[in-house]
Amino acid sequence: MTVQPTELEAQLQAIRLEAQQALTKADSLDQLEQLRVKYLGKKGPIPQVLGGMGKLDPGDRPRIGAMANDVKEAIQTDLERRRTALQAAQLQAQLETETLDVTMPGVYRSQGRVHPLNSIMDRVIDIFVGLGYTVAEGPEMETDYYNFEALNFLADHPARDMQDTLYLPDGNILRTHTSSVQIRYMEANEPPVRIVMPGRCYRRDTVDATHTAVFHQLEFLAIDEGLTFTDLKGTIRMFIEQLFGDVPVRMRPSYFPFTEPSAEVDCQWRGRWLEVMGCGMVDPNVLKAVGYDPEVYTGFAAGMGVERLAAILYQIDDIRRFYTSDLRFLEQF
Ligand code: 2U9
Repeated sequence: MTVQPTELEAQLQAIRLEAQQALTKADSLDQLEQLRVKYLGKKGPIPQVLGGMGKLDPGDRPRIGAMANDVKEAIQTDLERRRTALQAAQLQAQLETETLDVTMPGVYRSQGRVHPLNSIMDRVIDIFVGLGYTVAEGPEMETDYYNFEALNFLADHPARDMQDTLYLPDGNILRTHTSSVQIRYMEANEPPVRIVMPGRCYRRDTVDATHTAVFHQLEFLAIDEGLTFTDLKGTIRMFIEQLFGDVPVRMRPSYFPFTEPSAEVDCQWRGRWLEVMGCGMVDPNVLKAVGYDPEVYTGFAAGMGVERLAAILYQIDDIRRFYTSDLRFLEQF
């Protein structure tokens, strides 16, 4: 049985019309996709119509084939047009619901700040870096050797007492100064040395307005051939001038196990003499402990308490305030 070409033509026209109507009614991109599969998919009506071509007179086949292609393209065009329209509508709806009211008050986020102790340490480090020093750091848990012995503390020195130092159950200690870092650095490096050490230190102490069990130190150390006490004085003068400005500076004799001679440094600040650091020429015993020849090398060192410097510079009468995390206090800096 043969099929009349007009019959297939009518079927194709009907498909075209039905698809056109369905596409106009589609009101979501999901629906549109379902219609694409329905009308243009492999199992759709057009391949089905083309399946009937075998029964056509061969002379009619090209015309029906071409018509099927036209119908396919027409449906494709309708589909794209509808897709563009739906996407535009979707965007419009989104723009209408997601409007931004620029007159609304903003969300307030308080701004973070550098802690005053860190800010002092940064300032001191900057000054020494400017003088050619580099920053050295080391462990907070130390051995008796690095914290005391290599620094020329005698076995019965009172600082070694359980009353003053925090001992750990394994016999190690929490470092009482950053000087241990300098020993480690010198063991690992040959002179010349120019280092500055900022760091947290610990002591077994009753906490009051001028003492805390955790505190911060800054030390500097220079080792070279021919360094003298005048180099130390010049370095300190320069440092104090940069931190405090052009203030009077004086030195008083003092004693530390690791320096000889030793001195305390005071500067006049708001009309009063204030002690700002201790210093001295590195004791030959300390140089020997790290394998430096004290006949060839000399050096100087100094140490200061960061809390004390901050208290002076910011006029704080109780250093415990630096540790209470009270924003009313910290926000002032
Ligand atoms: C080595 C050799 C010498 C570092 C020094 C001081 C004097 C000093 C105190 C200041 C206030 C500690 O925080 S504080 O209580 N420090 O007076 N520190 S000389 O001398 C050294 C360090 C390391 C190898």
